[in-house]
Amino acid sequence: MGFRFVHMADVHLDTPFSSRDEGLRKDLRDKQRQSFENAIKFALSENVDAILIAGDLFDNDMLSFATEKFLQKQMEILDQKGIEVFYAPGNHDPFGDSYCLEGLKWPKNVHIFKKSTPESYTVHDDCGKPVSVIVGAGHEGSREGRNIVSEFPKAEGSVPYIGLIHAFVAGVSGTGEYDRYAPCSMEDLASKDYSYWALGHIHSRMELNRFKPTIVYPGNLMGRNFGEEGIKGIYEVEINDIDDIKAVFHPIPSVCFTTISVGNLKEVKDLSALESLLVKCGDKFSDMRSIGSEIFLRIILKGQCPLYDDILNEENMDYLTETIREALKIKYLEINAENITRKIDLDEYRGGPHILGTVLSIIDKLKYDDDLLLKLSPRDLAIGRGLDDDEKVKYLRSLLEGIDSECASRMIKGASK
Ligand SMILES: [Mn+2]
Repeated sequence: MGFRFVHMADVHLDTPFSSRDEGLRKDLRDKQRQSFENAIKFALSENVDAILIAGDLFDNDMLSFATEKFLQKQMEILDQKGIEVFYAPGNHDPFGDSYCLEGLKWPKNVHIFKKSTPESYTVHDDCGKPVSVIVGAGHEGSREGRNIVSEFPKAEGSVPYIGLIHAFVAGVSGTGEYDRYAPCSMEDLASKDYSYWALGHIHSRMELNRFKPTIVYPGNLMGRNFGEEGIKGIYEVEINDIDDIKAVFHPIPSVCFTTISVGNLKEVKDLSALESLLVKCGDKFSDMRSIGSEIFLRIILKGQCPLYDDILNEENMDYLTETIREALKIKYLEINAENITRKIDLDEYRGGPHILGTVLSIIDKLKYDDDLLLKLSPRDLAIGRGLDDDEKVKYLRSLLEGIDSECASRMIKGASK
């Protein structure tokens, strides 16, 4: 049967969630433990041989007593079922002097890669035949700057090799905002002749290479904010031979953060009509609900809206938010109305002999002229450095959405509702 395992990363147990109120903080931390437990249950039900954890199992060295006990218990359950655990610490849970799980008595199935020097474990099947070599390395400090992957040994012989590490793979699109800890390149990973690279660090799910080697970031196990949206989970991997690898993503019930933009507000006549329109958003996350996840939803209202003043009334907004949250049967809802503007016919002002006319013509040009957009772009962007021009253009265009109505709304004195 070869070697079958679950690959997960970035569980971030005991994230402080400090921007939330106390009740939600506790709920979210409970949910993090539950999602880890759900992943363990999946591994048990599939009767895999091992679990590979590619770093950031917990968020910081202030781990709660409850979480310590919880982790120990989960590992014991796995031990009783003969499931091995290979865990390579990352930058949030480095195995340094202050490693907070140092004092825990782990069961014998838990193998922690305590050093940044790679170590190898050969895994055997029930007949004693080697089925895989797992090579892993952990972070020893919270700012590992060296290329650890380059120190991994090359695969030898006919047994499939699996690399386990928390690392930043440079030159891959979509990773620009992450810290470059334990940086390496795709070439470094490919040069080792491994069958599978079990990576951690990037919180979005990414299959960097499908085959020879298969290189996967499973993403974090549970979204923690609106920067970590969508369905989260783990990879189930089966390796039967050096080049016979099946890697499949499985969603794990947890918390799903999701944002929905609603822009068709021009004809919304009153708040009841707005309420009905927004309740329909429920259709858009039925996939997340169907896996058993709790939904944290953000609705962004944008564009022109005749209810501009009604919506900016805080009491109205609080009431609307609560009724919609109840109707959708979700844990958390926020409605962001920062991007709505009064209802204005922009065409009346386009090409006019005034500043608004000029502003509108520049904005219209920016909608298709990439060079002009890049020329006007500030040197430093909030989403970080290292973006290529296409990514910059995409980001800048997202910032410009609805800006024409907003400018008009601000520049026309006493603009009507
Ligand atoms: Mn992480």
